[in-house]
Formats: sequence, structure tokens, C-alpha cells
Amino acid sequence: MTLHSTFSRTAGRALAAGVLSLGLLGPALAAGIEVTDAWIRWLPANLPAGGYAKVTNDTDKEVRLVGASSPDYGMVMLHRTVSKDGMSQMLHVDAIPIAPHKSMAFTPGDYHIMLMQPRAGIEPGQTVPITLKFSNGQSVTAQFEVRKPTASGPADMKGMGDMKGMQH
Ligand SMILES: [Cu+2]
Repeated sequence: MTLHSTFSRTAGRALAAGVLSLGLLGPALAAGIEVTDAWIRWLPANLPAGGYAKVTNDTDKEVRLVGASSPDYGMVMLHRTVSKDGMSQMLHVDAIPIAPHKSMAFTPGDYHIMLMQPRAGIEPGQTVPITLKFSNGQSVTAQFEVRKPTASGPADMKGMGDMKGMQH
């Protein structure tokens, strides 16, 4: 085996590994916390958008989700929509506890990630990173798929949702 062939084979393997990791759009995972089904219901005219995802705690301890941020939005908050006396309103949420080996879901009409002050040019079809922060200091960044205002769920649920959650 010549030195040259060894070198090029190593380089080829490194290249293949790089391509593989770039093509990997699987769930965002950090030390036992998993974020899946992540999507954003985009609204026009710089209106605040709702971010939705499933967050799974696969650790043996309760984790508390305490905040979120994104380089693509100037302000990001945790909200919950509640109905009171027939009116729906959004409440700011300081922390969302997730029990060991349980998950919680951000869904339209319930918990949502309120995305305000969007960067110019965000539109359906793009993906946007959002980082979720936990009280133990961990954070998980997931790619959220930007979807149209009529979307009611993640892409793989296309057409299965109803229209009940047009609000955040
Ligand atoms: Cu909200």
C-alpha cells in the first residue's frame, strides 16, 4: 500500500462522514432530552408566530423547561393559551416541569413558544433553530420547520389536523 492511497482513503472516509452528518435531520438530542416534531406556524406582516414541538425527558430526574431563544427572533417566550369565561388568552409561563421519562407537547391552543420580532425574510419552507433552556443548565437546539398559517401540525401530520387552533 502506498502512502498516497492510504491518505486518499482516509480523506474519502472523512468526507463521507461529513456528508452523512450534514444529511442527518433527526431529532435534536442532548443528554437525555429530545425535541421532535418541531415546527413554526408562520404569519405574515411580522406578526408573532407560534413554535410547536414535543419535548421528551428521557432522564431519571424531572427537568424544568425555563426558556427559549433563537437567532432568528428578537424575543422568544414560553406561553400557554387558556380559556376563561369563553375568552382565550395567552399567559406567560416561567417554567414547564417534565417528569422523568415523560414528554410534553407545545401544540396550537395550549403551550406554545411565542416568537416575536422575526428576522426579515423568514418564510414557509425554511427551517429556523430554536434553543430550549432547562433549569439544570442544559440546552437543546432543534431545527423548527417554518410552515404556512393554515398548517395544524408537523409535516408528517399534513392534512390530519383540524382548524381548531388558528390562534397560538
Ligand atoms: Cu403566545
